[in-house]
Amino acid sequence: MSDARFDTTVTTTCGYCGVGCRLEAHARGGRIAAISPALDGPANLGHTCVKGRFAHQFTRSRDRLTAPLIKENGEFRVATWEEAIDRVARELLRIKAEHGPNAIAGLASSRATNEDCFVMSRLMRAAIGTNNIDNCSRVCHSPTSYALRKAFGLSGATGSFADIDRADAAILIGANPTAAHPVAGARIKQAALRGMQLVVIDPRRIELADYGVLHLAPRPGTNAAVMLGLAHVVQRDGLIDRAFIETRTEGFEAASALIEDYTPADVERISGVPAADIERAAHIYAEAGEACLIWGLGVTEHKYGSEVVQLICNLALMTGKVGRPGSALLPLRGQNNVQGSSDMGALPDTYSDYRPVSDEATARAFEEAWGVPLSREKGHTIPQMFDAAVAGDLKAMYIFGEDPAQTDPNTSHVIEALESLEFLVCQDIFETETTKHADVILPAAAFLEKQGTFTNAERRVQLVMPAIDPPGGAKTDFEILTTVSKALGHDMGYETPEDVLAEIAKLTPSFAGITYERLGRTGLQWPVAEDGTDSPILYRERFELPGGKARFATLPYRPPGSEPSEEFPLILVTGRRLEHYNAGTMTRRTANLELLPSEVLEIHPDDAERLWISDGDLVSVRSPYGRIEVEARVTDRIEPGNVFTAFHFPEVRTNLLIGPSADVNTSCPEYKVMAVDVRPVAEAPARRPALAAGD
Ligand SMILES: Nc1nc2c(c(=O)[nH]1)N[C@H]1C(S)=C(S)[C@@H](COP(=O)(O)OP(=O)(O)OC[C@H]3O[C@@H](n4cnc5c(=O)[nH]c(N)nc54)[C@H](O)[C@@H]3O)O[C@H]1N2
Ligand SMILES: Nc1nc2c(c(=O)[nH]1)N[C@H]1C(S)=C(S)[C@@H](COP(=O)(O)OP(=O)(O)OC[C@H]3O[C@@H](n4cnc5c(=O)[nH]c(N)nc54)[C@H](O)[C@@H]3O)O[C@H]1N2
Ligand code: SF4
Ligand SMILES: [Mo]
Repeated sequence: MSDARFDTTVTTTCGYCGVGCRLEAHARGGRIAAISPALDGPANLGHTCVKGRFAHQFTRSRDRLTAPLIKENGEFRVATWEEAIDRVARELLRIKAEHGPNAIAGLASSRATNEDCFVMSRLMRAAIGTNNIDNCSRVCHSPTSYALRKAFGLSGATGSFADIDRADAAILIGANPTAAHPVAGARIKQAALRGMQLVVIDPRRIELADYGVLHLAPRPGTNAAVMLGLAHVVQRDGLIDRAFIETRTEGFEAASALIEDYTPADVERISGVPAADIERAAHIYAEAGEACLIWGLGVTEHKYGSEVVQLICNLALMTGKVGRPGSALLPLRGQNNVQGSSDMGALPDTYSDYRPVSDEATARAFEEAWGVPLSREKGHTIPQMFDAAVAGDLKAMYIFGEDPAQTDPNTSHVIEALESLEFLVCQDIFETETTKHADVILPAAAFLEKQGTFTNAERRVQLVMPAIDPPGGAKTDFEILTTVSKALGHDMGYETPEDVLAEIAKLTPSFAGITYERLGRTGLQWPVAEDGTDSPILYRERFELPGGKARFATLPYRPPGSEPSEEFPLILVTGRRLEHYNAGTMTRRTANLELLPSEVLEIHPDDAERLWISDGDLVSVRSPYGRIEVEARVTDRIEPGNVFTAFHFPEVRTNLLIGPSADVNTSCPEYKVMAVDVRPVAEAPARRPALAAGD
């Protein structure tokens, strides 16, 4: 497409959320002048949201990092690249020599490309010699990945966004796509307007609840009971697909016996969802010809998040609704490339394609490709890294495109960990809460300034192309990471990101047939066979587990890690706002800040009245871990007993309130349930409460 108003137009992929919209980025005079949707983007079909289309001014923000910074006597000073890289290499090599490779850990960025994440994991495994590498899927959908692998075999959505268009019904559980995945949210809205029966399960009355036929509002942390209740009704009323269960699954008998116990009346008692609504939702789903199950963090960021995802899989297996058009399980993966960073093996226990680091054949293949011996020992997860830092066992971290001092739970503990390190290097596009604790900051290019691939929530690998140059002395993540690796004595030998993709394809069976050329304008959904055939729908014939059968899980409901008490009588749920994105480093530097300039705490009118809180009042929110102040917003979209806020503003350090409780299988933090005390600021205790025991 050529347009006289612009010097150049490049087709690329949005760098915000996991929908993976294809964008036309128009540049003029070396700046992004406008962004419009690519009409042939398979995930967006000519649409975009307020972030993809308008939130690009951050690229030329005066706050962009444009030169390396080195901390001296507590102050950052500008340094040359040579100085900065030399410092990073010297410190990492010194720490490795003194304390061994496992005293160093790295975080890969789910905002960066597959190629960058692959290179980052190689940097840690091969150049440093440790499996201490993780990414923010840990705090996001790691429970989804764990559960899908256990139930079906592969860590990805079973179908595509296009399945929403073909479904007769859908259940949306703990996801708020009109805010967090707006283009997918609009697709769900359109489907509902066309007659798809939409059931929303969310403690808040989210926008899509207005388009559904039924809204169930469970108490936060009781999803398991609701899923077991749905399964109970499906079984009791003879709505199971017996042939599918017999030929394609294992473990139904045990699951079925447990499901017997969860009558709608019992589930109502646990979750607060009326029994009649459980009955109705189960019938809508099971009686639909085709139906999707769509979920988000309201499922995963809980103490038993990974178990609830397994129970979601159970429901699909009981009714045979998986592996065919219109019947998909769609986890709404969060960041633009959080699917990809994990697929690439930026995890402490797996190489690309989720092959264990202990697997001999895999480890040998990587050793051969990289020419160095590799550890067979699992590395630390993110929370383990911070614990090890505080304990004095972890001495250095390389944090690439993540802001844990703002976004990870239990902020006081994270800061203590970062301060305990001997050496911290951060690679970002802006200064952040985390970079404040760094010794060296390396300035990186943003997604509009580099080449590579992102993998969206439907496993679609899509091209990313530079529309403008990085500002000042900023360099691409690829260039920085490969240069650091060379300085550490491990020359990776790649000239371009395309070389990296070629190696990924060689070493990763599900990427076997992927090349930049084949990705073209519309991308390919993994697994991609050597001949280039891709996989919009998984498990048509068989599941990817030994024997080819899916596995039922037999898992009871268990209560969340935090419950209301006399001292902390309300439950805080945290989540997102449409206008801002995670740490907010980018969206707060665009006109989106005018759309939403500050944070609020949503509170039900009954609770507000009881606590003498009016709309707009500054309130204090206190948990056993910390205290924050934020403006109240009185709204009946939230249930009495619950309050809600987001975590996009460093002025409001929401995660001071969140404790260490996490998913039992994956350590994904329980961001969604925290008992708190809320009161007008005038009445709040003046001093911060003592930290809880063991903190
Ligand atoms: N605008 C914007 N978009 C984003 C992001 C952003 O920050 N801003 N972040 C991106 C990222 S990283 C991610 S992971 C995704 C997240 O996207 P979502 O998963 O949609 O995000 P959340 O808003 O955190 O949580 C979703 C819903 O879970 C509900 N919930 C909480 N507890 C429970 C529960 O116990 N049961 C049920 N059924 N529901 C519950 C909340 O009320 C909330 O409406 O969004 C991505 N897109
Ligand atoms: N209370 C609460 N806390 C939460 C959540 C919640 O629901 N509630 N959700 C959690 C979830 S799901 C997630 S995923 C995390 C997200 O937490 P983070 O991953 O920390 O947040 P992001 O803002 O996505 O990005 C991290 C950093 O990457 C930088 N960056 C962006 N693009 C690039 C690039 O191309 N290169 C480099 N080098 N850097 C780049 C940004 O400037 C930013 O500093 O937050 C978690 N925190
Ligand atoms: S829906 Fe997600 S991928 Fe699409 S434009 Fe918005 S932020 Fe970007
Ligand atoms: Mo996320």
